[in-house]
Amino acid sequence: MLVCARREERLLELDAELKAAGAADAHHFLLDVSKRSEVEAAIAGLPAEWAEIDVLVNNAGLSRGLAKVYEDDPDNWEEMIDTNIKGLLYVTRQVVPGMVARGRGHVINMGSTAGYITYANGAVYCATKAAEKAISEGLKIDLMGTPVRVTSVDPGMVETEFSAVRFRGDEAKAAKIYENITPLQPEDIADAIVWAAGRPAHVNIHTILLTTIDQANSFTFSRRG
Ligand code: 8X3
Repeated sequence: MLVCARREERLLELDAELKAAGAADAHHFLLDVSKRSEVEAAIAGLPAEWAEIDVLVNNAGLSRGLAKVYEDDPDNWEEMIDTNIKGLLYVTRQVVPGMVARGRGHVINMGSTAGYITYANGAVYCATKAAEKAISEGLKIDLMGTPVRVTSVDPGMVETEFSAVRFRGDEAKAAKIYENITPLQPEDIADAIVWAAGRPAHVNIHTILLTTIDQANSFTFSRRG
């Protein structure tokens, strides 16, 4: 399995985890998907034995802040748009031509319930996920006539570093988000990805929209107590 991200210590841990879980081999490289020239060079420069990517999971993404558009810091927008939209596009642009040429491949994009219904103070994050939805739909159309599949996996609230990143390390604020509900776990999302990728070659799963039992949509939750 080939993985890339910005934090090498995480990648080293993941390599070991993947091998322990039975991956035939694991390789990683450092990448910030928001940097177009880095994406182009890194993917073009992959060692031959890792260059043929069959399943691309566009997982990189983040939210920054919860604020009104007319009061927000535009730096937050740049970071979200550069990673969640442009990063996904840059990587896709580099990887998908090889899939088409080889006659096999699957692009799995991480969407969100935020792409369906905009929530208060989240306009730009929600816009990036609405863009992901549109790009996934458009890419599927572009790939008609090829065997390359496109899936959007669209979770609601998942207990990850997502909220700590949104609130720039304010763990107390982040914990509030998951208070008195049972959020999805990263493994729930991984299961959905593996399931979509494991369907027979003629089956394209377009969208998997999943939430915890305690969430109905972007802003309707059942909190205990
Ligand atoms: C993550 C879902 O509702 O926390 O994309 O923004 S939400």
